[in-house]
Amino acid sequence: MRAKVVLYNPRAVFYTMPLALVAVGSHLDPARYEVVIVDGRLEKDPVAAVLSHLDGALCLGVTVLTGAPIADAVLVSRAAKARRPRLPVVWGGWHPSMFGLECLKEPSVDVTVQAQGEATFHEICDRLAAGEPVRDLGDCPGCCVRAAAGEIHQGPARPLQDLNRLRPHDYRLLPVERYFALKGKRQLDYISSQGCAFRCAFCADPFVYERKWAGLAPERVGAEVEILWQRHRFEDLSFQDETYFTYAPRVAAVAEEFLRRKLPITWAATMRADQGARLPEDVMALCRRSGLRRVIVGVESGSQETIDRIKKDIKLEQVFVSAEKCLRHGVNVIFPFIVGFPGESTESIQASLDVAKRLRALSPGFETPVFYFKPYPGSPLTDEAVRDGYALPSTLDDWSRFDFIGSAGPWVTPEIHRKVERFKFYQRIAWSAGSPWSRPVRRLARWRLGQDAYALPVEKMVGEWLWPQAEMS
Ligand code: B12
Ligand code: SF4
Repeated sequence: MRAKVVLYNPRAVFYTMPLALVAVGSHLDPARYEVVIVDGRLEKDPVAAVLSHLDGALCLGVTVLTGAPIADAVLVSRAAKARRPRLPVVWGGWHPSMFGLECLKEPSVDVTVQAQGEATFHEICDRLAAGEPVRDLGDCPGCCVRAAAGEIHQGPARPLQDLNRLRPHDYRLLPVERYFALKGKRQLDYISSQGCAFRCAFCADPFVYERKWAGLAPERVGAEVEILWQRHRFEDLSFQDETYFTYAPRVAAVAEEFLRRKLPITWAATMRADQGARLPEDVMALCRRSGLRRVIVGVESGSQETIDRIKKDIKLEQVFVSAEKCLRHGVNVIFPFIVGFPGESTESIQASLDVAKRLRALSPGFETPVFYFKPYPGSPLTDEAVRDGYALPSTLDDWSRFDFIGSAGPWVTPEIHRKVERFKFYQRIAWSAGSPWSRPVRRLARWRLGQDAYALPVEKMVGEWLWPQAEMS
């Protein structure tokens, strides 16, 4: 009989497919394991859904992002333990990768897995299936385990595996059509690489993957995507890679695979500004022909001094060279910015708003969202902030209330916050498609942006009054 492994994806915003669970679940031998994925976003009562699968299960695995998903992960893990006190509960993903030991203070968690999880989870399941008690897994590489007397064992780190040696992701573990329906489009999420070789000081990736990168061979990407297309007939492929455009020859080879297999799809991926600037025109043209519709190019700041300080390792000129290249090839771009780094000057923030305006004005297909810096764990900027007195959450409860989305850190004054929020509002309406009657409002918004004149934002107030539920900030 096959051993049942239950995997849980906590509630979160958006309907991106839970690829982490697909990854660890697919790597288990299907002849020996039955994998069940429960996604909290698809369930009316996630706890009841998980409990309904626990009878006879070998273990429960939960993927955990920092922030609100932690609260849901704790809720489900505690409910599972209450139902089956001896059921091993394994947490993996970005938060346990950075706080493997701390997460084990939560009594309902037995094991935390750090970084890439396929091989580690495989070993954990094999050892549990062989009858080994969970408390004896302390020597398993890539994880932390609470042992019998309550002391915690940390296994040695597990080296990043070559993705080509892992089993293909089995999307039959997911109700793919339900994700399409919830997304409102036949868009398949897919990942072709893990890690990142860069060192941005605000990002957790260098800490978790130690600046290592592993990617699938282009032929394998082509073959997998073709099989997935035949099965699911998706229209758009959304690469979830941290930096998809890492190696231009690989990018070109994947595009050729898509063309050779005549896949009638569009696709979107992440691109750094330096990669975009270096990308040969013919490779960009090839990508476009193979369906590239949009890239995300993190600008982060409009001030070169701030870009250098956060070790983004790009030049502002490269942002504009990439923008022009995308424009020439008809590729849309999202250029995200981050403002409110600790100690960031008003001039630096203004420079970001100015560059965002210039980029936004280049094309209706360009977007320039502005986020506030929040001290993500695992990054040097956060360590610096902590050294300077910023108190990071210390318990799982506090971490679950650490809202990354929308809120500003203590480094943003109320005046700057007001200005940035108004900028974001006018930026949004200035370029929005709208009915002819709203043309004067759009013109006024463009004038305001041009003059940096955000005082008396009557349009914003009227909008908030008319649509109090809508996000007007
Ligand atoms: C899709 C995605 C999301 C989705 C999540 C979908 C879901 N599953 O519910 C959504 C849109 C909700 C999201 C939101 C955010 N995200 Co996000 N997201 C991603 C993204 C692009 C892909 C994740 C993915 O599927 N990866 C593919 C899988 C295969 O890799 P993986 O997740 O690392 O999983 C491996 C290991 O971690 C481990 N593992 C993972 N889970 C488990 C579970 C078990 C049991 C085991 C054993 C192992 C294991 O094994 C897996 C295979 O090797 C990543 C970047 C990336 N490429 O990973 C960022 C990333 C995870 N997000 C990040 C951030 C910052 C955010 C936001 C704050 C962004 C924002 N400003 O809005 C929000 C906040 C989330 C929140 N607090 O609610 C950060 C990390 C944050 C953190 N510390 O947790 C990342 C790493 C991007 C980055 N470099 O900054 N995100
Ligand atoms: S922000 Fe992007 S490029 Fe920079 S380290 Fe993180 S994943 Fe890599």
